[in-house]
Amino acid sequence: MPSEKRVYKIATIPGDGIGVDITEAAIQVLDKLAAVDGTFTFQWNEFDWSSKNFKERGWYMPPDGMEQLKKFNAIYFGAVGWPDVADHISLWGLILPIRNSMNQYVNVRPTRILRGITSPLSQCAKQPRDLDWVIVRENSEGEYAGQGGTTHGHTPHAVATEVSIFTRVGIERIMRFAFDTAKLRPRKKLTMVTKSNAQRHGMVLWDTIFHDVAKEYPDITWDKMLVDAMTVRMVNQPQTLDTIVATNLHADILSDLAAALSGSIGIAPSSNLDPTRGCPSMFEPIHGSAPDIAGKGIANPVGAFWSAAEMVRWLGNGELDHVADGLMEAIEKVTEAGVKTRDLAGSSNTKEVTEAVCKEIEV
Ligand code: GGG
Repeated sequence: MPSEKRVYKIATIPGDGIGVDITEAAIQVLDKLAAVDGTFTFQWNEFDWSSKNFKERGWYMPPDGMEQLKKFNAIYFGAVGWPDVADHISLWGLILPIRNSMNQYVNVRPTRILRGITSPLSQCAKQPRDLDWVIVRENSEGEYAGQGGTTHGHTPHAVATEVSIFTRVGIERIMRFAFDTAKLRPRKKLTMVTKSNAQRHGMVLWDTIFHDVAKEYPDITWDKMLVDAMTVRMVNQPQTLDTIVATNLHADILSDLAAALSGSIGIAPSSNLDPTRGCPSMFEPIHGSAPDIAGKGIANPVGAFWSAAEMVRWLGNGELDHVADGLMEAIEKVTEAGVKTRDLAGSSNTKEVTEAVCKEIEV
């Protein structure tokens, strides 16, 4: 008797712009992966929570949206943002409430230079291929806490405050996750990033708690950087970095830089994790909706595929790592063969890259 296939129920939220193109591509690749592996399958449920629908209905997700999402094993997200909706409305309408409500307090953003991709670092670094980092982004507080307000908005005396919130619980749990991540990496090295010279409250608490938690991990080499100096080190000495932990805002910015240094923002993945596994985690490429190329079929699907590989890794909880690794290998065979989109100086479109990756999965 053949054993029953595991069924993973996935909520997809393609969102806006190229989010739609790359989500479709990711589903195609994941279905191929499941068919070839044969031990599991995906059940997809699409949610049309987008800026277009917000304009028509006045909401991104319905009042019971979070309850609906909780029924799934994972969420696959495309992109959010569209020119006729203010960016803070779209971000706070969809992606940030999901991260907050689903206890996704960790955002993991790995970066390395995939085979066949030329990094801009080849112009300036001595060892351009030696860029292999995992950025651990605190995903629930800090500058994204949503605290603050405005007053006298329509007068010359307008005032706005943006309050960063940092808590011991929030900092400790992200530090532990970052040290645990570093422990599994070959270099066993963690760099903690703050701006604790200028931000003398929250960032100093980050420093203090970092030192406390570091004592529990004597086998990890660690150092600390101010975020401005970190940008210089990422460009000039990429080989000296490995695992990086930073606040919500700092890591958001640093991971865009990391993606650009590895070739394109179009290849970079992210995992919004609830490490307790009490809620579904969410996987999304780090890029936005790119309205300028939306619907043209030329978006780079590699970041979406890499995010899909991370979703498989998470769902398998150790048992599907070989499948995720297989997908990464298929992606790299395709980039190595020169099947790349325009952002990577190639001439292929989304469909061609997707079909090439599917073909490699079958090999
Ligand atoms: N695919 C991710 C996406 O749509 N990102 C839009 C964005 O601006 N995200 C900000 C963030 O990740 O905090």
